[in-house]
Amino acid sequence: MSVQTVSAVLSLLAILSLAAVALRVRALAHERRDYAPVQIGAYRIRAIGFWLLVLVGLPTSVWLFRANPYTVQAAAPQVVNATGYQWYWELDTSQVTAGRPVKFRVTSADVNHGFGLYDEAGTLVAQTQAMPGYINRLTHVFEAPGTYRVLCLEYCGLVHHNMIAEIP
Ligand SMILES: [Cu+2]
Repeated sequence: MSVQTVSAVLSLLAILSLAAVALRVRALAHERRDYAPVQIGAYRIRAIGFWLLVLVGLPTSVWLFRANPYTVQAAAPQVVNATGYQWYWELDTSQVTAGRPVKFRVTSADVNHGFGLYDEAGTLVAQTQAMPGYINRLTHVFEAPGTYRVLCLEYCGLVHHNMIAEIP
């Protein structure tokens, strides 16, 4: 079961519990009752809720934070400098490792180009502009190994269609 599924199920349970409490309160709202017994019951429920949070909520939070994407990203960035030219791409790294974040630093030596990253099925997975005088940063995690392609997404002249680079 993925972290997202666990989170969704826990959130749904919490929402349904709150809805049940709200409906119960609404149903009992017109009843006249002595305060003291109600207070004892409410304090018991509050204590149970507190210990549920400590014993279930705390370990669950720790477990969910173990896959924090920010710490994974900070651990080992792979950097690829990409420059667009009329009409080719220059990448200073030809191979990257799947499952680890790749930081692309994208620029252009002449005119505006579009840096489009495609998977083997031809689906666009990430993109940014390649602009002269600017370095645009794009971080992407290649989920699966394979041959990815960089295509130009902005018409930049006669041989624009030929601007294809491969990242095996
Ligand atoms: Cu182009």
